[in-house]
Amino acid sequence: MSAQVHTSSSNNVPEIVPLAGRVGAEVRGVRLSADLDAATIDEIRSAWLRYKVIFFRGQHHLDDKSQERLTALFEGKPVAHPTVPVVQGTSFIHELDSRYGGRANSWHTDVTFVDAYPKASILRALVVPPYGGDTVWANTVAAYEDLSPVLRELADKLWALHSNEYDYQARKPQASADDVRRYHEVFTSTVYETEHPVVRVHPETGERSLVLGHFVKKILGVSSHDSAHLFQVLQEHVTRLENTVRWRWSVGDVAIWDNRATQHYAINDYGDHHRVVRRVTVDGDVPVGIDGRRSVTRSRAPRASAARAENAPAVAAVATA
Ligand SMILES: O=C(O)CCC(=O)C(=O)O
Ligand SMILES: [Fe+2]
Repeated sequence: MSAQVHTSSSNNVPEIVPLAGRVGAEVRGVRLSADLDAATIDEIRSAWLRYKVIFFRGQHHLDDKSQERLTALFEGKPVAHPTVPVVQGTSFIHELDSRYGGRANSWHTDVTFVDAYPKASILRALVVPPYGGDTVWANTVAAYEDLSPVLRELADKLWALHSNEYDYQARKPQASADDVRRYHEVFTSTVYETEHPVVRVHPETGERSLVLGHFVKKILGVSSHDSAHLFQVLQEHVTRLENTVRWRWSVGDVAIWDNRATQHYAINDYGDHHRVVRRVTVDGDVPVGIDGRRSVTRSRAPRASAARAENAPAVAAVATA
């Protein structure tokens, strides 16, 4: 990506300031709202597609409602989290509060356990710790392009099973008993299992990207042992530092990422300090692999029957039409 900077000549043209070599740019001179003029919306959308995550400082005028309306900028509908209840009084807002286990410190793309996972996530900082609590994004298109031709050829053929049920305690050894209970009761109240191609073709840019992250339960068609190794080889290409950008939050900042072309990780380095962010997501489309095959949700089951499904998968698996 060339580090081209568009400077503003008139009041309405945003200034786009790249923040790292492969991903991330700050957009200056914009007061975010659903009522922006068409030219400004165009600039924002193309910066979003090009830089994969864009940042806006000091958007103190936003509240939950106006944040929800920002989804209109991305020609999509807001969509609530499939299992976690929205913030009271809102229709779509998902909150991460550090006091209640809201610490997303593992690499992921949002909601990949469903087929048509969100195309955009819009995140607003409400409470920021005095130090730490940065978020890091990685470019999954650059990660794909970085693979050697032989690995790319392999990745092109692979599919992976994504689920919202994973070994939470193994991933978060420091989690409190309360966090673990909440994870099981709320996050996995419905257990989803979805197959995605490991390489998807971006519906707007045509770019190929790696679809991995912490919801991957297994690379299909290989043993669990090989799956773990293959996942690690490919995932490490996503999270190489050269492939990332890190954002130091202030209250009122907004980050908007292309959820089809990134993974992110919220660094958990602020101890008992308080941190709150609120997110709204824009509905996406079902991923398409390079051979034209589309992702498919294999199972969507209430937790109790999902547990039984382990013993009788053919009976309990609920196909979603
Ligand atoms: O807390 C953060 O900075 C990011 C949380 C997250 O993973 C998300 O909002 O999707
Ligand atoms: Fe996330």
